[in-house]
Amino acid sequence: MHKDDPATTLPAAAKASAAPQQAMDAYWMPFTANRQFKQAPRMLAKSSGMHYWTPEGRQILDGIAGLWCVNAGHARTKITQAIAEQAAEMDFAPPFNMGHPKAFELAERLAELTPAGLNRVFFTNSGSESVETALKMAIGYHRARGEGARTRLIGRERGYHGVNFGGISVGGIVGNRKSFGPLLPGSDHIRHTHDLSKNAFSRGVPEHGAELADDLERLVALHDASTIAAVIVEPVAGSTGVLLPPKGYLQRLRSICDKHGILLIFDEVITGFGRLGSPFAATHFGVTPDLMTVAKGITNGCVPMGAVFAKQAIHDAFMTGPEHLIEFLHGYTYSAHPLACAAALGTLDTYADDGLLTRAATMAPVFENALHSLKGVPHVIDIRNIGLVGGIELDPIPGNPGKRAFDTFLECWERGVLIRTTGDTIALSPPLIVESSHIDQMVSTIADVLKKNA
Ligand code: PXG
Ligand code: PLP
Repeated sequence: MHKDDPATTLPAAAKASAAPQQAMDAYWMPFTANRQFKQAPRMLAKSSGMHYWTPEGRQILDGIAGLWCVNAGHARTKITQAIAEQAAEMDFAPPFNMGHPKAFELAERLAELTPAGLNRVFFTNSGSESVETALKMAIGYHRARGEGARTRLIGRERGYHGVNFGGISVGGIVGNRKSFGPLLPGSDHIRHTHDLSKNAFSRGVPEHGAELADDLERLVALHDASTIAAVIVEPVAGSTGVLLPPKGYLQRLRSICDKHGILLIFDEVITGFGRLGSPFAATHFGVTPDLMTVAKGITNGCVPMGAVFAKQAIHDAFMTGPEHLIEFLHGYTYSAHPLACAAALGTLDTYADDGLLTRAATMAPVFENALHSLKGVPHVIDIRNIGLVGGIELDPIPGNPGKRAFDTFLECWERGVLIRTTGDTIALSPPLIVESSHIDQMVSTIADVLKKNA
């Protein structure tokens, strides 16, 4: 058990006072079944280590690191202190034509962690903003080099790249796409790699499907490479159900991009900061993209922040023209916010202190064995795992997709375990401080619920 975990050291955390009766109409909740929630609210009031507590003091094991972000576990002292000290010292500094020391320090620290060559850092406030930033960088880069016709952006079916217009245009989630009009002109998609008929119950990356990267050649033949700016993929897709890249797939995508002068963007919002057992998926798979987007784990989820890592050549292509003019017309009021920078520096220290950027590699075999023990449990049709990410796919209730998984989520919550579901897939992504006893509790709770409802 982790030293900061109040289950062993801080029983007082369970004494959170019960919430007063609270009107709930005004808050329009994000990505939530609002009406269902407000009938039976699931409220969180405290967190520490591997756990949350409800306002009534019920302890909940966090099986999903908050929302794939609290990689070092909750309420880590170095991070919370850094935020408090920074808030007292300087609340805000304008990021346009002004700077503050922690922003520069953080960028240097991050550039040491990223794969070689990705040594320029642009700050945002979320994964969605990182994606928009990277897409604009890609188009701007080609234009700066005299290839202004390269404006097309290619994503992948079942990709998730946040909720803004660029991200849902390259993203491949039907529900996010159908409601909001024609989206960005010129975006297109390669096929997804999920194939249960060939790869069900694979341990780690699946054997079959590297050739699906060749689908990019189809789009090059259709549109011509001279019109394509970039391809964006998640090395491991999280949001749409934990989809792993087939063996050799990312290498093949890289070489097709190189052949045609297309930039490769890895969206590492979920895979960044140790989730797979290496600092980044790019490190893990040995494939270096041209641009990389991160968020979530950059501050351990404590203060909103995202970033784009760019190859120096991309950055340098913008650095032309009169020196008093802005080179890249982009940025957010809260880019490199002092509280976020302080939180991120505290987070990097915590990751280093506890060896967390590689700990998932140590825990992966334990996690893998526990997950795959669910094979044969009623309704489990696939189990997928890499590092400390797990996906358990259930057969849908006929005519009611997503219901079986959502009901499982509700019952696990009642039994004190927070899991995440997307469609009929259960996703697990515990804080990287997880111990085998926590893994056993998650897996046995899921098994009990599925067996009970068989
Ligand atoms: N790209 C990827 C690959 C993501 O996973 C985003 C961009 C957007 O990040 P922001 O910070 O704007 O939310 C994400 C976010 C889930 C889930 O249920 C996943 C995300 C967000 C919310 C829920 O799996 N990923
Ligand atoms: N809308 C208006 C009217 C603004 O003035 C600004 C920023 O100044 C924005 C949107 C963008 O806000 P942010 O920089 O926080 O993304």
